[in-house]
Amino acid sequence: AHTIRLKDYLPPAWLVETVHLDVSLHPSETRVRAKLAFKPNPESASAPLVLDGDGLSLMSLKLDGAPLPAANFVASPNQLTIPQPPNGPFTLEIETLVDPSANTQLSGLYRSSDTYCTQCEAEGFRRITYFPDRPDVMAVYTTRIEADRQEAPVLLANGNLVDSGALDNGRHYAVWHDPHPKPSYLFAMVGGDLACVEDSFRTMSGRDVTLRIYVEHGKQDRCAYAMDSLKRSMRWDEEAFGREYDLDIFMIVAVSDFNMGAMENKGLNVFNDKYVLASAETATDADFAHIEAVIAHEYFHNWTGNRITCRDWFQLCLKEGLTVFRDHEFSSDMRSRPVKRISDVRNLRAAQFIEDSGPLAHPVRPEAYKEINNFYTTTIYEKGAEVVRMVHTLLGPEKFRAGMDLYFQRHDGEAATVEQFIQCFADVTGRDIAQFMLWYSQAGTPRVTVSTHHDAAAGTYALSLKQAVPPTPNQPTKSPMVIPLVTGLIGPDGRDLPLVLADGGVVRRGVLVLHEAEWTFTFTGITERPVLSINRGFSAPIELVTDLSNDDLAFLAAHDSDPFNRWQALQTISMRLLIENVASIRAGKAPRSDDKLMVALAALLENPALEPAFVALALVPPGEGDIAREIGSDIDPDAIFQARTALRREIGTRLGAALSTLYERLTVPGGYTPDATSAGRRALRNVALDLMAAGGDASAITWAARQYDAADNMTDRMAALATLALHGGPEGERALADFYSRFEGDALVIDKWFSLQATIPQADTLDKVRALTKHAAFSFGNPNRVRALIGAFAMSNVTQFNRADGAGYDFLAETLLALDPKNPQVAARMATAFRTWRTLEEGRRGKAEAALKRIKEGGELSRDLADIVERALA
Ligand code: B3K
Ligand code: ZN
Repeated sequence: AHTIRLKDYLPPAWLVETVHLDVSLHPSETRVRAKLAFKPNPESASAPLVLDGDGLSLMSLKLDGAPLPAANFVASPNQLTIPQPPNGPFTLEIETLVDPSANTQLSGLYRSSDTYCTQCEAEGFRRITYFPDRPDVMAVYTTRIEADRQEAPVLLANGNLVDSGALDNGRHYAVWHDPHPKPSYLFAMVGGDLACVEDSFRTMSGRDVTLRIYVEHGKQDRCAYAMDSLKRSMRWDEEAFGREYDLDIFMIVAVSDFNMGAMENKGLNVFNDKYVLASAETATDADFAHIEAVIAHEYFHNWTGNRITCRDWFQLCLKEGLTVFRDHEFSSDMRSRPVKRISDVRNLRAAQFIEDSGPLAHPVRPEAYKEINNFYTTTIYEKGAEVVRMVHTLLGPEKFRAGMDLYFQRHDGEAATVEQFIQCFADVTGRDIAQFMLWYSQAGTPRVTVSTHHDAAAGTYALSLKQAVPPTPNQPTKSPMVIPLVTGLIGPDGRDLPLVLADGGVVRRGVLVLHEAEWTFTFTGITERPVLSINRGFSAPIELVTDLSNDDLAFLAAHDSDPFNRWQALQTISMRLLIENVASIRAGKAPRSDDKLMVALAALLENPALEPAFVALALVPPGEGDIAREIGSDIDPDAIFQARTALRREIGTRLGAALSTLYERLTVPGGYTPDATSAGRRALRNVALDLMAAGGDASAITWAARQYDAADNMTDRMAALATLALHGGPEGERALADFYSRFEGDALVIDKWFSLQATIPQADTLDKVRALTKHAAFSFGNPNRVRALIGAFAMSNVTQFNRADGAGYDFLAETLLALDPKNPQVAARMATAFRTWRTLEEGRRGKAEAALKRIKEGGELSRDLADIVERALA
C-alpha cells in the first residue's frame, strides 16, 4: 500500500456544492442515486475529475442530465475518473448498488441487527457512492431515503426532516435536508424499526431543539442518563464556550454493532449502544461516567469537528484532541476535578505513554500514513488533548477562551489546520508559536530530570531542569520543547511559599516554563528547606525524574495543596518499591515491604477530609503496564505481577482492620444513583473489599459473596464478582455461572462476563478464553464481543497474554488472521497489543516476534492489519 504524506497536500481541483442522495434501502441490493453539483476550485489548476470509491458497482452515470458515453470515463470498484470534465460547473448523476448485509467491515452502509446504518469516518462514504471523499470538500446534503415500511418505519438522515410519505408496495420515504455544508465523513443515514425517547432543550437564544434517542424496542427505559447527559452537555457548551446548537433537532441512534464508541455525524450521532444504554442493574458507575463523557464528546464535535472541520486527516487531532480536552473539562465540572484528572492521567500513561515509547509511536500530527483508520490513536486523542491543556495552562483561562472565540469566529464553516488553530492563541497573546508546534511534530514523551539545591545562608532555592525527548520511529533526534510546569514550594508548615525569582522574573499562576534543554530557576526568600511540588495537575505530559526522597514524597502525600501531586507522591513511593522488588524477585529473593508507605496509606484511610473516590485511586498501586514502562527493557511480566501482588497483599494485611471498618461504614444509603459522590463511596468500598481479599482475609470472600447476591446495582455486583473470580475458588465459579444465567441475553452485561474471565491472571485462562470463543454467545461479527473477550485478554491480561511459552501470542495471531477478512479495523486495533514486544525479556521477545511474522506471512492481509504488523516489526 502506498504512503500518503502531509507535504504532498494539494487543494481539491473540484468542489461539490450540493449532494442529493436518493437511497432505496434493501437488505442486499440498496440502490444509491447521487446527484452531485461540481464546480472548479478557483484556487487550483484545472484537472481531471477523480472520485474515490471502495468496492462499488456503478449502474449508470449521467453528466448534466445526459448519459455519459463509456469512452468518456473510467470506472473501477475503487475509482471513477472523468479525464476531460467540462470547464465550468456541471452535475453528475451516479447510480451505485451496495449490499449492506454483506458489509462485515461496518464501514459505509451496513446492517446492525436489522437496522440499516452508516459509518463514514474516515473513508466510508466512498463505499456508498463515488465522491471526492476528503474532509476539505464541504457540501450541502439533501437525503431521500425510501424503504419497506414494515422493515424500516424509522428513516433518518442529517439535518431537518422536510418531507415524508407513503409509496406503493408497502414502501415509504423521508427527505432530510442539512443546511450546513459538511464533509462526506459526517454524512449519516439510518433506517429501521426503532423505539424513540424524546425530550427538548431551549438554547441560550431561546430556540427549542427536539432531542431524540433511538434504541431497540424495549430499551427506552435505559436512555434516561444519556438524555440527561446530552442536555447538560448542551448547556455546558453554551456556558463554557459560548457555543449554541444550530439545527432544530438532535438525534442519537444506538446500534449494537459498531467499530468504535460513537460518531458525531451532523445532527445524527450514531452510537455504540454501550455508550447510551444504562440502568442501575446493568451498568456500572464507570459505564455511567463513560456515557456522560462520550455523549458530551460527540455533542461537542458539533462545533469542534463539524462547524470547523479538518483540512486533511493529518489534522485529525484538531478535532479529536480539542474535543477530548472539552469533554474532560465537562466531566471535571460535572464530577470531581481532581479525581477526573487522576483517572485521565492514569489512562494516558497506561495507553499513550506506552504507544509513544514503542514502534507505533507517532507525532500528534502525523506526517505520513498508509491507513488512516489506524491513526485514531490515544496519541491523537489523549496526547492531543494534553497539548490543548498546555495551551490553557500557558495562557490562563481568559486568554484561552479569547483564543477559542477567535478560532470559532475566524474559521467557522472551514476545513482548518493545526497551525490555524494555534495561530489564534498567538494572535490573542502576541506570542510566538514556533517552538510550541514541536508538540505536534515530535513524537515521544519528554523526560524531565529535576535536581534541587537549597542554600539556607543565602535564602535561595535552585531548581535545575533538564529535558530530553527520546528517539522514535523516523525521528532519531529531537529539539527541546516548551514545557509548562505548575510548581509549588511547600514550607515546613505545609503551606505554599511565594515564588519569587532571583532574576526578577514573575511566575504567573505557578507556571514555570522550560524552553531550553537545561535551565535553572532560582528562587529567593527561601530560608527553610521547602519540599518541591512540580508538574502539579500533570501540567505537562512528561516523564518526571526528581531527587525527592521518600520522606519528601510522604510529606507531599500528606500536605500538598495539589491533589494530583498528593496522589502522584504515593504512586512514586510505590513505584520505587515495586521496581526494587521486581529485581529481587528475578534474583530469587523475597520482596521487601515499606513501612513508610503503609503509614502514608493508613493516614489516607483515616483522613475524613479526603473524597472517597480519591482515596480509592490512591490505594491502587501502579499498574503492571506502568511498572513495565518504568523498567523499560528486559521485562519479565511474571516478576512484575508477583511484585504488585505482594504489595496488594501487604496493603490488605497491614491495613486490614481499617479497610474492613471502611467497608462497613461506607454503605451507600437509599437506592442507587449514578452521581459522582455515591460512585466514589462505592469505589472505595469495593477497593477495600478487594484489598482485604488480596490480603487473604477469608471473611472478605464471605462478604463478597454476600455483596454479590444482595447487590441492587451492577457496580457492586460486578466488583464482588471480580473479587470472587480472582480470589474465591468455588465461590467464584458459582458466581460466574449465576451471573451468566441472570443476564443471559443482555449483550452489554454478557460482555462484562466475557471480559472478566479473559483478564484473570491465572495459568488456565488462555484455555478458558479459547473455549469461550466456541461459546454460543460468542461471535466474531460483533465488535463489542470481540473486544470483550479477545481484546481484554490481549490488552489487559499482561501475564497470560505474555505467557513465557508464547501461547498467548500464538492465540492472538491465529485469531487476528481469522478476524481480519471480516473486520480489518477491529483486527488492526487488537494487533496493537504487540506494541511493547521489543521491551520483553529475550525468550518472550523471540516468541512475540515469531507470532508477528506469522501474521505478516499469513496470507492476504488487509491494509489495516498489514500496516500495524509492519510498523510493529520495523
Ligand atoms: N470521530 C469518531 C471516530 C471515527 C473513527 C473512524 N475509524 C468518533 C469520535 O472521535 O468522536
Ligand atoms: Zn471525537
